[in-house]
Amino acid sequence: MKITNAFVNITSPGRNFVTLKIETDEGIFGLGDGTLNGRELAVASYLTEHVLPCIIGRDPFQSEDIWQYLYRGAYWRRGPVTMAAIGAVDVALWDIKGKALNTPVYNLLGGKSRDGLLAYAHCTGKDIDHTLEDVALHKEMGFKAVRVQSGIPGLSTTYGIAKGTGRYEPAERGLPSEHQWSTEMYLRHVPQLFARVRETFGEELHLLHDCHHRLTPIEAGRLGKELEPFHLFWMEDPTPAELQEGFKIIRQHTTTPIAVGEVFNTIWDAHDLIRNQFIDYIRMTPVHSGGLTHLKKVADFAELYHVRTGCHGATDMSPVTIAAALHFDTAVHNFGIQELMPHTDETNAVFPHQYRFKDGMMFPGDAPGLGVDLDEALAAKYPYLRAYLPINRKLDGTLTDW
Ligand code: KDG
Ligand code: MG
Repeated sequence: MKITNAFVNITSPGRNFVTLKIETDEGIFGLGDGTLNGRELAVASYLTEHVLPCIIGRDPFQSEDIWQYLYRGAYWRRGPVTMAAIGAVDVALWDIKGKALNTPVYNLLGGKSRDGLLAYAHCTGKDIDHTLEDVALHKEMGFKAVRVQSGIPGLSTTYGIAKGTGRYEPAERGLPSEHQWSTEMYLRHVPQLFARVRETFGEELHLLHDCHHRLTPIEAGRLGKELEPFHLFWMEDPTPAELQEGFKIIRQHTTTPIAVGEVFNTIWDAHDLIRNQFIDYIRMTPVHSGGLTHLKKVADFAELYHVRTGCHGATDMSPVTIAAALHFDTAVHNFGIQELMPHTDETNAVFPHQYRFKDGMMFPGDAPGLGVDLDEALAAKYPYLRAYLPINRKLDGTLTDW
């Protein structure tokens, strides 16, 4: 089998997505996701100008060799743009292989290690009472695990909270908006939030929380310690992770489990975190981590150190990435949990897919390949619109991590 054609599709059914379609001489095609929130066109151009000409004529079954060609062969390694582009190619190749062999991708990654995948939803509200209502709603929908965020008294905006009445969507049209941040207000508020959630819903529900890279290690240690009575499933991205040894300080102060890695691109971003057992869950997901080929190696390495997976699954992961993550989750031994932030109806129509949610669990479906399609005619009706993630400033105006 040979790759005969490959092209990038950019569509915006509510938010931007960059999709790669690879076609073969046997009429089979594969899809990959190259969406990098707020930097979409950089990946599209990297693919179109620098990657796709090099893969025409290659055998799509040689996914390992093609991965090495694109990673080592570029000389310039790593980084979100490069790795999202490699991820798009790699996932499309696994899709082709599954279709050619008439089997779901999870069978190519080791087969089923479990029947269903524990999934967590986002629960948010402008204050604690509204957040409790959202938790009740998601319990009703069948979720057994929820991520809980709420507005912080005294701050006009914060991560994870919708501005209007709709669901939260981090990227916004136009230039980056500005959020406000106060670590003091946040640290005072979050333990009260979780006390109310446990008081209202009891012990059974799995509770998660995302600090979204905003604390120093010692502040994260304090928060983790104060959240211990509420038995969180995880505390996510407590501190920016460029300084991997910073997590040692968090570990010295709390037994609250730590998740990190949605912005990581290769094993080298997580190597020290994993081998020193500074974390409990690795959040890398196929699109931003160079595809299934690399992510499987990360998972196998993490398994040696009792670190489990928790693939990033926000709305900026297209249904192609969600499907790829679900096949991966199904196969790896050290699966932990899968994030599920539902796409809009428009997005689901552009990307018809086999995966399903039922009773708190997700299922990849048994269609050959990934089980996702791209309706190109419908996609063409939603042209790209520039959008950015917000930036964040402390109350005195200092720019800080969003
Ligand atoms: O593009 C940024 C989002 O994917 C991110 O803010 C979502 O932190 C996130 C999460 O845990 O889903
Ligand atoms: Mg996160």
